[in-house]
Amino acid sequence: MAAAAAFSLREVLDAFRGCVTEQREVLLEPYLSGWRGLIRFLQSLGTVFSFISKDAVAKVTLLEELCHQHRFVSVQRMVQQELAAGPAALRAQPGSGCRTLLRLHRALRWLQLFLQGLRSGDSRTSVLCTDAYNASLAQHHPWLIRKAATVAFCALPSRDAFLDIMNVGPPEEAVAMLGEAIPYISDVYSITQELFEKNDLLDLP
Ligand code: 1PW
Repeated sequence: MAAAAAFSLREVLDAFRGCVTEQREVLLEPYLSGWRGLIRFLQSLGTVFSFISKDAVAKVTLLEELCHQHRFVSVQRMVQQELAAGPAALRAQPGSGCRTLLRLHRALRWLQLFLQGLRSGDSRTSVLCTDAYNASLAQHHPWLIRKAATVAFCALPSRDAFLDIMNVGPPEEAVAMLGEAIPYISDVYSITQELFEKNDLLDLP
């Protein structure tokens, strides 16, 4: 019975796999559903991660509402629609889809680096997670958040426990699944990065 609510890396993989269309557009529905899966995972890591998962929940919820309200189907369409009133108007909008997605996008890079580290076989999960964070999100966070994040990472379970929480079978299978999932996540990341770069949106306040 508990299995219905349990996290499985499989659902995250399926969601990110379904994100990119033939035209290389990133579909928001599977993107956000992939994030919902990741959030369940974060929540299963315990209360030290709750400040991290709360922020992710707030951002995913806001984007879901915007998608519903404005019928944004893809990240490309959202950028196009929000930019229609001009870059200055978008920059002045604190609750825009673009600035909200940019935060999740940066966090996705963290996830990608962390999963790559896990796959590499290094058993020091806290170190892997901290390195991934320092190479990605940390530069966008103020000191207090960096400190709190680093403290939370110390509470990460061991590599074996981690692979177990992924819920895809024995460790070898979990590692194989990571190998399968990482290219999809990387692809979504690169397309979004290129789009934001082209539209000069990588530093939206
Ligand atoms: C173990 C694998 C974890 C992967 C999931 C990554 C979730 C990333 C969420 C990080 C959030 C840290 C705490 C909140 C920080 C916000 O200030 C910050 N949000 C993000 C996502 O960077 C910036 O958001 P803001 O204040 O500009 O709305």
